[in-house]
Amino acid sequence: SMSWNRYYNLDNINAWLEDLKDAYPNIVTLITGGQSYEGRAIKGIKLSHGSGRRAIFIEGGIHSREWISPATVCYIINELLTSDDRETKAAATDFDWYIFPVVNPDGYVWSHEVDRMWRKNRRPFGSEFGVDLNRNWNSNWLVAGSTSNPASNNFAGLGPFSEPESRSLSAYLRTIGDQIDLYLSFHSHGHLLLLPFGNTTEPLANYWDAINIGKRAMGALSVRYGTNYATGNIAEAIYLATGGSIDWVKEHLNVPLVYCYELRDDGTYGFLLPEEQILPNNEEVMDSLLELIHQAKRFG
Ligand code: 0X9
Ligand code: ZN
Repeated sequence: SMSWNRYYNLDNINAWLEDLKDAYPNIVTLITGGQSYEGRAIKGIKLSHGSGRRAIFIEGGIHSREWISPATVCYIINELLTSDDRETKAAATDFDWYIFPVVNPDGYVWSHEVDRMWRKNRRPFGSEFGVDLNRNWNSNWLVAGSTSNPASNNFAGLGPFSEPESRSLSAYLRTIGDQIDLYLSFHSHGHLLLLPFGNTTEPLANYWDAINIGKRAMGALSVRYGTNYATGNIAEAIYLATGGSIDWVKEHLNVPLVYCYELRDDGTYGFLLPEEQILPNNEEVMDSLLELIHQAKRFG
């Protein structure tokens, strides 16, 4: 089992997912979102208490140095399987859950073994390495906040879905897209809840519903430890950035509620969030997730 006072590497996380399948064989199925550039499986877990349910999809670790993201996603899995809380149990049983803690496994291994601040995948381009997998999705690709320079941390790749990680995960998503009521992407850092789109501050799609629901959820997040998250679309709350996963999910799968969390902290420690903060971060996010689910039920 996992404790919530340390960060785990890719092997630890994948072994834990296997353990869960053995411990909860009637609920847990192991799923794969394809393979990385270096050939690692993108491992995930499906939790289901029966057929015909609407779905919630969660993706973590698309930026490898944001270690609190996989830690949060693993905590959510653990809560859904083990919590005695009535609301959490209802959330677990009322939806099918598709959860991928580390969708950039090559980068995550690199950030643990070689360069703690590694963000991208590990495809080589001459002497440079890596595509920003949150610029490579086929939604306004290379339009803003991205570059065609492989040396940049915002390198969008040679074309939309040029990378196996984003291409195969999107292919998986297409197979279940019409079931999904809520899609979450976990990043750090900044205390933000972001919604599409990253190319414009225009209130597109169901902007006002998404904003109001997001603000309610961030109210729930703040109760336990007083952490204040701002809610806004990507372009208004952080910066212009296109080719990200949530924009593609919103544009191509029409999922009603789609958010990107920028988790702890506010910049004091940045990506190097101290291990003492893992548990409080995870708890407050779980509080907000239950509020999001409560609201998502209106759309199902
Ligand atoms: O730049 C990013 O990809 C995200 N910030 S981070 O510091 N974690 O790198 C913001 C992502 C906004 N979402 C989309 N552009 N879809
Ligand atoms: Zn990120």
